[in-house]
Amino acid sequence: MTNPFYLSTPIYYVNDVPHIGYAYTTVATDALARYRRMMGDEVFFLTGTDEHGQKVEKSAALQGISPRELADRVVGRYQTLWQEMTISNDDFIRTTEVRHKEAVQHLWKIVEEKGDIYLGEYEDWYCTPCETFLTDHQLVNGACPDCGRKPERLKEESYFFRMSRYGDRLLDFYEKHPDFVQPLARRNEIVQFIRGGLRDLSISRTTFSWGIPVPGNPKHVIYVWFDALTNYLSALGYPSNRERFEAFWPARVHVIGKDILRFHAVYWPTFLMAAGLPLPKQVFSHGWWTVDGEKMSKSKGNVVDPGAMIRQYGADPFRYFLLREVPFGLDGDFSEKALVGRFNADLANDLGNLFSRVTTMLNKYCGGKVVRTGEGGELQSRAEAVLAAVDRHMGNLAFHLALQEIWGLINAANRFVDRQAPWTLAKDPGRRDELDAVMYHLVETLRLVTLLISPVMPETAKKCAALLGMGEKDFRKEALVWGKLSDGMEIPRAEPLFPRREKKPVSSVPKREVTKPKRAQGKDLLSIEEFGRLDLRSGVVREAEPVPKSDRLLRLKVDTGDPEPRQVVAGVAGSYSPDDLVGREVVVVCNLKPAKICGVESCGMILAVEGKDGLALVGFDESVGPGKKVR
Ligand code: ME8
Repeated sequence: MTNPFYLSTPIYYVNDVPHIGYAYTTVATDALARYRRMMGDEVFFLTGTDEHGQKVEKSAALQGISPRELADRVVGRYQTLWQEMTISNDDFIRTTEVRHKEAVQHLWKIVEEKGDIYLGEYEDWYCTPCETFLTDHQLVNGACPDCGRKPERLKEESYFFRMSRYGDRLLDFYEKHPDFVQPLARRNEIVQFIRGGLRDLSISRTTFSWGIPVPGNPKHVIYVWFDALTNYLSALGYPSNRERFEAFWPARVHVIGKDILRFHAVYWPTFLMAAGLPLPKQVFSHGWWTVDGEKMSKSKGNVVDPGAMIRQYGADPFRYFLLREVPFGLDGDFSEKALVGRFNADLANDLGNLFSRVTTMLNKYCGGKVVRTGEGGELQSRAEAVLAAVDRHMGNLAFHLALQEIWGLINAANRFVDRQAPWTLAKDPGRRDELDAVMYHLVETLRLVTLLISPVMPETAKKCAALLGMGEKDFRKEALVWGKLSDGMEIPRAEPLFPRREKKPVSSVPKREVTKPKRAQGKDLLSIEEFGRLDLRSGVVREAEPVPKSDRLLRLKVDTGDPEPRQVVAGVAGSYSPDDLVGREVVVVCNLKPAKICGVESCGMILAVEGKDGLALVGFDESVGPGKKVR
């Protein structure tokens, strides 16, 4: 196999339902998998569920069902969510599967034959929610340092793994592989921990039975972390499918959360050393999400349900937000307001607007046809720099930086439109070549943007690709160079990429002072003649774009039945994206005195009311077309 690239998420416990934390790890790993596939690697992307252990057994007992039933129920929820989030995993491993049980027992036997497993007696503190034994000096005020709960005292016969043997070898490995744990700060923590001395590790339990039996002594079940970590081998067909195993192992990267780093960066490598197997190339631990500044917890009722976010905003915007908002590796705070902010600014305004204005202009001024022109120009050099930077950042799992680069290109293209003003070039037949070149550079940028966003926003990329006449086969490394757009290609006008949805979450809308309208009396009353002076008409929005340096204003071109569309500046950007508005029927006051708003001339006013969550445009019960008198 030429370029194998094996990557994994943790396997998720089935005593909890999927939340944003799990979605985060999985989306990040998916984006990397998709990028590597596009770059031509042979990707094997694994996710799955961790179904054994006391925690699951207790949870099931509380619900009055068997652990197996609980697992089956929750696994279904994970699998559905991953489908909804367009996760492209190549396999889904469940630790209750036979293939996994065989691999775990095999690994156990090998380590035992090596003399690294012995029977002893264990007495210590045990934190059941974390499935971790704790020594006296690890406790913080008598509680578990990770979850803060009181541990139980446990004394039992137990098998031990001679982890103490591997401290020096592990330190040596860390020395030779400085990139093994990422980010660097976390690597240093782990190295300190190993330097403090490794103790032998208890790796079996007799106090419950929901697990894989120890070979030759079924009174014991195998410790859930020895069981769970082995999923990375069992999914490859270890030990029976040698060919497949050798093709993909060692894993290129295990993506995990920071709370489970020690298991992956200390336990797992020592198990593998004992079994004589190569170690994974990298363990990348990401940070944790809080919600509106607070730790997520069921009792606080602030657990973010990824399913609800997708239904509200779509999978791609949610994926984009998770990877753009916070540097991968650091902690971050989730708020729906921030998600809406990114949706409106980055997706609707920057990306969506670029697609609609470029394809609209191509159709309006060039009959929808691209004319291939010479190389060079500012967009080409910008795009080439961005391609290289994105590759570097994806190599470091710096998704936020990769996305920043891509948006740098999108914004450069939007500015290029403003500066080159194709509408002016189109008026002068002598400047046709210039117009063609500008449009070629813009559409070529759209093509590259489509490829570059595809790992993070696969569905959006698919839509854009269809528009640009591209198929699945075009998502490959060879296409990631400037100038692959064919001459004479016909491209239709883009439908809005991010159509209308709920504007702002109720929770984030600042309370407005609503002044009750007063009933007019006497001389304040309007005569029918006076009302008749108002030129109120139906209009259809043909173009919409933000007014530079204003968060509130949009510049609209509205067809009100006159020969030329009318330019109107409307203060609706907080509630509507330009894409939301194009094609929409509105009520326009046409005989308002023209005025300059933020330096832009406005010839009319669009009617709107203060809605539940922002402004709501006044419209019609049925489609009426432009230029009808409103009476
Ligand atoms: O630990 N923010 O499973 P798990 C970010 N079964 N990530 C979060 C998070 C949050 N608020 N909450 C949880 C296990 N996670 C084991 C793994 S692997 C061989 C066995 C992340 O279901 C967490 O950091 O408790 C971890 O990476 C993942 O969700 C699974 O957690």
